[in-house]
Amino acid sequence: MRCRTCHTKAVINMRHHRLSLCKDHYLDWFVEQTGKTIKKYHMFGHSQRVLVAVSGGKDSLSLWDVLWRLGYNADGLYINLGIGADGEGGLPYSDLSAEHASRFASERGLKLLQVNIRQEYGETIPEIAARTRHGGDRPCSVCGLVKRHVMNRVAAQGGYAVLTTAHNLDDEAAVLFSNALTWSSELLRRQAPVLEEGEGLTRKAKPFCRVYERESAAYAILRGIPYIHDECPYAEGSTTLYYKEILNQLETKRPSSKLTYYTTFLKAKDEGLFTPEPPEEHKALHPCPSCGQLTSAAERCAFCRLVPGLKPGASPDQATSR
Ligand code: Q46
Ligand code: ZN
Ligand code: ZN
Repeated sequence: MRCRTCHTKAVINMRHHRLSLCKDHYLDWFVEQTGKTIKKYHMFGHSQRVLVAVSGGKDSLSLWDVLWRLGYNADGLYINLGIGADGEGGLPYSDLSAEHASRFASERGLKLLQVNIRQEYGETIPEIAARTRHGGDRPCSVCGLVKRHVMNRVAAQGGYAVLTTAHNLDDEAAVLFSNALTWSSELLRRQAPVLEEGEGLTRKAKPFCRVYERESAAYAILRGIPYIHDECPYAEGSTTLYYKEILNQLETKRPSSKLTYYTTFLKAKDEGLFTPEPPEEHKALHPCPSCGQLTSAAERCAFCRLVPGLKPGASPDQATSR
């Protein structure tokens, strides 16, 4: 197996792209592909301030590294969820992932904003989930709600033009599969590489939406980026992981299935398969009287009903400054 560009020994073979590359050409190719995706979907420009949600895992650290190499003005946001803080799963998962994010930022002189959920709201994510019994026996629904709220708040307070998350093609295909199984038209309509301001408050973009999980892992390893290898202990046994396994089986038999599935969905949407969101739905949103974020709830938003210890003006810590 030889590199298509220089014909030396290849380190990666991407059957879905019919492409083998050596280390150096893979690292360049990966950055170039991400840059093309950012431009293709008009995600952001070099003059805009970008906030990258970092978890300490391979995808988010690879994304921050790529944005940095492409010369974007990107700061990081790490949210310490307090997972493992009380010995759940036997590992202080959040503390380990925080260490990776901090080290990554300080090695490159990048600015990392940090929010610690327990310090800010008095409880960790598993504790909020246990107290409120919201979302059954998994804390994931509370976790998603709190992360969304904090990301929106920090992005708005910091004046960032866009919030980027490292959702990759495997994530997007699994979400699409889940939404298509039940034909959830509202969720299908909202799934896109860019969520415009107003749909989720801050504008959001997913520069890795066409990147296979295997490709971002290869990038992190070949770039020598230390990252947390363990998954969050609560991810085990999740429906999303099950859908990812099914799609991986499909991909093994038919390389490029995931990419085709996702990109043809986007094309069908462009061609009007899903009707555009009616303007009335935007009008139904109003600012939450407690935190000020837009909500469709009659009074306080779901976050404020869940987390009573809200400090509306709280600012994130700044671990490292550029
Ligand atoms: S971090 Fe949070 Fe995930 Fe862990 S508790 Fe569930 S949602 S699995 S992305
Ligand atoms: Zn090469
Ligand atoms: Zn609120």
